[in-house]
Amino acid sequence: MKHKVLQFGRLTPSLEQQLGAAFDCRRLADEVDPKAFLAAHGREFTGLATMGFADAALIESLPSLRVISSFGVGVDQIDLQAAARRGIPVGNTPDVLNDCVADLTIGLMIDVARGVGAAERYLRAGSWPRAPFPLQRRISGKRLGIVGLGRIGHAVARRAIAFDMDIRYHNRRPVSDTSMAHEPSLVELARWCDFLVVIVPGGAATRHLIDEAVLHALGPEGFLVNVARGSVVDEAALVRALREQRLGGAALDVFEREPQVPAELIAMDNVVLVPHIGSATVETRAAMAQRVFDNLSAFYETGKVISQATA
Ligand code: A2R
Repeated sequence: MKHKVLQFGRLTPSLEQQLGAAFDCRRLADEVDPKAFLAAHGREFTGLATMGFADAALIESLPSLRVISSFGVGVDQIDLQAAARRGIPVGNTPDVLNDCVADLTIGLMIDVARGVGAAERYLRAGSWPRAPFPLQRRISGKRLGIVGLGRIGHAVARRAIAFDMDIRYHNRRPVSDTSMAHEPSLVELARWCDFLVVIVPGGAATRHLIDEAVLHALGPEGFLVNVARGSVVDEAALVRALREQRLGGAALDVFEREPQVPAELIAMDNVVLVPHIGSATVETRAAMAQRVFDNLSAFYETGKVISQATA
């Protein structure tokens, strides 16, 4: 008998196929009345494959649930406490996306400082024959502050070293195996650096970590790059700082109310905006999909997922 797995949200087509072949898999999205379906069939499922979401209500509606496997490294939309209370491990997909998120981070830094997107818009608008594009800012040799020197943060740092950047970081605890300087005060890090890259987990503990005070410290010559979660930055404060030219620029892969992006940000030329594409390459999404599958299979074979998310 195949294990019964509920799928929440759409996964990649090949992963859905793989799950369908190995497990007795049902997609909640296919049900006309998902609530009624869960009430009638919820107790049949021992596994949950999810696109990153599992709140307490969903977990409670699956009384026989033994394992959750989530697509992505961030688990801020999963109620880890509710899962832990029932001894349910939550699998996620760390490490396999480090390189792609870090590559994009460097791309965003270059774009916001050098104005790659803005210069392209300038050329396409036919403005070049009238005047050269205005001078921008360099990134080589500048100061980089990393908020969250974890798996992805380290990958960003390795790349930034190749740009001769001077790097410091802010975590709650200093990292033991690095020569990079730990800055216990986030505001001081923002004051010191030219570029502030944010790559901490989302959730209540980091909500609006990047607030008015941090943006003020970063200042009119400073650039903010957020590749973490939209919730980590106080978006209203960011819009105000940019509007009043109290911040040099921002490059954002994530937003507070995705897929909504404030119209004011869209109108600004010193802001780079991309639609949450940090891990969005064919290669990395395939590796993430494989991990979602492997976490489930490993659990059913050994009682343990390969990569377990912790709070
Ligand atoms: O604070 P520590 O010592 O636990 O270091 C972690 C840091 N961090 C924080 N730093 C400052 N204030 C906080 N409240 C805070 N909370 C966590 O963020 C650690 O160095 C880093 C996270 O690293 P990892 O757990 O290795 O996560 P990874 O794989 O780099 O991904 C980061 C996030 C995901 O959760 C997604 O939301 C996004 O990137 O894609």
